[in-house]
Parts: sequence; structure tokens; C-alpha cells
Amino acid sequence: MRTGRVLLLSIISAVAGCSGNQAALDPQGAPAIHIEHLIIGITIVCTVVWLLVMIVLGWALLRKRSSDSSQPGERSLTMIVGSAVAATVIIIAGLTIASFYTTRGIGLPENAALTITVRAQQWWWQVIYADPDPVLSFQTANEIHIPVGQDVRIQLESADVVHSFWVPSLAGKQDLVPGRSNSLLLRAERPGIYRGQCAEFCGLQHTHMAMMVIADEPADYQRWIAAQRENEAIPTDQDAAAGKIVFLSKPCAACHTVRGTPATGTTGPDLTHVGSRQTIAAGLLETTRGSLAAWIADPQTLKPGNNMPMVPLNSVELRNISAYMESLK
Ligand code: HEC
Ligand SMILES: [Cu+2]
Repeated sequence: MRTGRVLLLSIISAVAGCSGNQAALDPQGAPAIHIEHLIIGITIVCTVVWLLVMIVLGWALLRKRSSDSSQPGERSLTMIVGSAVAATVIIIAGLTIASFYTTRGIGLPENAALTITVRAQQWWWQVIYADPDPVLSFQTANEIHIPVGQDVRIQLESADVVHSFWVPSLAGKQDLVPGRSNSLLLRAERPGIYRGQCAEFCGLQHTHMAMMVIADEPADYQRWIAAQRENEAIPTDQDAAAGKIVFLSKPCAACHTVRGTPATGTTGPDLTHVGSRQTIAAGLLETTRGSLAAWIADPQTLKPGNNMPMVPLNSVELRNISAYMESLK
């Protein structure tokens, strides 16, 4: 009974992992499609080899029992062993060549039009859209917008320990190593929201280090870029305006930047457009006024060990500051 349930659960969870917005077996970008072909190819070859070995083994066991006298001669034995060795060499060489071409296929083209820098921090993703003109540069966090159908070079860096960038539906996996810069080709063929996850254990909150890659149609992408380049939206609502004053007077401003205000801290995510992001705290919570309030009131209970301390606020300050955060679209 119990084993039955365990088996059923494992089958369900295994199958559930095959599709959705974070699935290497449901690829939506050229690099991920190449990798899926390799996975399927290797699985088929290994299955065939395993079946053949099992058939020969079964045949040998049965045959031994039926007649001990008819052993194959020395010559046919040499033939059998010789062909098995040759088949092994051919299969291994074939798989090596297939892996080589897959790796080449997911390598960076010489001239990707767009480069985005992703800098991993314990435990969130700093995303930098750099432009030679500093006025056009901006940063965001835990959310990467890319134009659909275009090669994007992701430059991977780390501020502290080794992390790993993995968006299974779109691309391969690459480490982010302190003091060194790696690159990865990211590409989406269809618009959508694809989830990524840090894939190298990086400390206490490693599991809460997710990101969203949002593939936009080119026009939507341009609109998003233009909106992100803007400074903060000056709060119009009364609560939000009061919240801005609290935000600037508290330690928040020492760790966070809101462009267009005196807040220029760099320890935490850039909050200039935090209200426009899908999630906060690296995929931990959906962005709503309520979740912002919960996060600001007690970040250490929601994500123990993360680098944002609890800043004491009274209930009015908390309400206003959350309204301000939500208004930063
Ligand atoms: C000592 C530095 C520090 C202080 C002070 C601080 N924060 Fe943070 N904040 C962080 C860090 C680091 C994170 C990222 C945490 C994570 O996801 O692991 C963060 C995350 C956030 C987020 C989520 C942003 C996102 O996109 O995920 C919000 C909102 C936020 N802080 C608001 C505030 C407010 C409001 C205050 C003041 C009451 C404040 N912070 C004070 C460091 C700080
Ligand atoms: Cu990590």
C-alpha cells in the first residue's frame, strides 16, 4: 500500500517535471532544444545497449541450463568479443561527437547584439543592462527581459561564492565564479515567462534564489526598456508620498538605490521599478502591497539569513513604505 503510494507520487512528480516553464524536456529556445536532442539521443542509445545486454545475458543463462556440451569454439568467441569491443568504441565515439556538436551549437555566436550582465549575490540576481551612454544604463533584480527570437549574451559574474545560472527551458547551465567572467547564450523562440534557479549550492537560501526570464515581442521589449530607463515614478498617492520620506530617512536608502532620489545604496536590489517586477526576494513572493509589507516587516523570518536586516518601523510607517514600494512601477 505504502510502496504503491510512493511509486505513484514519484511517477507524478517525474512526469510533472517534463513540462512547464522550468523544464529541460520542454525546451523553448535554440540552445535548450539542442540539449534536449542530445538527452534523447543518449537515452535511446543507452536503452538499446541495455536491452541487448539483458537479452544476451538471459540467452546465456538459459542456454547453460539446457545443454552444457555445445560451447562455442575459440574462433567464434574471439569474433563475438571482437565485435562487442568494436561496437563499444563506435558508440562511445558517436556520443562524444554528438556532445561536441551540441556544445558548439549552444556556444556564443561572435556577435550577439545584446549583452546583459548578471551578477549573483547571496541570494539574489543583480541584472545590469549596461549602455555606453550611462544615462541609458539601468539595473534590475531577479528578472531578465529579452527580445524573442534573438541571441542574447549573458555575462555571468559573482559577488561572493560560486553560483550557477540555469534556465532549463531556454539554455544550458553555467557557473558564476567570483573574480571571473563567464558567458552563456540565452535565446527564446516564443514569448513567455521562463523560470530559472541557482543550480550550485551557495548557502542557506540557495533554494530561494530563483529568477524569471521574460521573453517579449520586440515592441514590448522596447517599451519595457524605455520604462526601466526612467527614474522613479514620483508618488502621487498620499500614503506612497509619506512612505518615500520614511524610506529616505531609514537605513533602507543605505542599501538600496531608487534612481531620482538620494537613495544610492548598492548592497541590495535596485528598487527604482520594484513594483513592476513579478516577484520579490528572488522568486520568494509575488509582488503585491501585502507581500512587500510582510517582507519589509520581517525579512529574516521569510528568508532566514539573507542580507536584509529587520528595520524597526511602526505600523503607519510600514503601511506607507509598502505603498511607496508598490508605486515604483
Ligand atoms: C543592510 C542592507 C539593507 C537594508 C538596511 C535594507 N535592505 Fe532591503 N534588501 C537588502 C538585500 C540584500 C535584499 C535582497 C534579499 C534577498 O533576496 O536575498 C533586499 C531586498 C529588498 C526588497 C525586495 C527587492 C527585490 O526586488 O527582490 C525590498 C522591497 C526591500 N529590500 C526594501 C527595503 C526597505 C523598505 C528597507 C528599509 C525599511 C530595506 N529594504 C532595508 C538589503 C537591505
Ligand atoms: Cu546561488
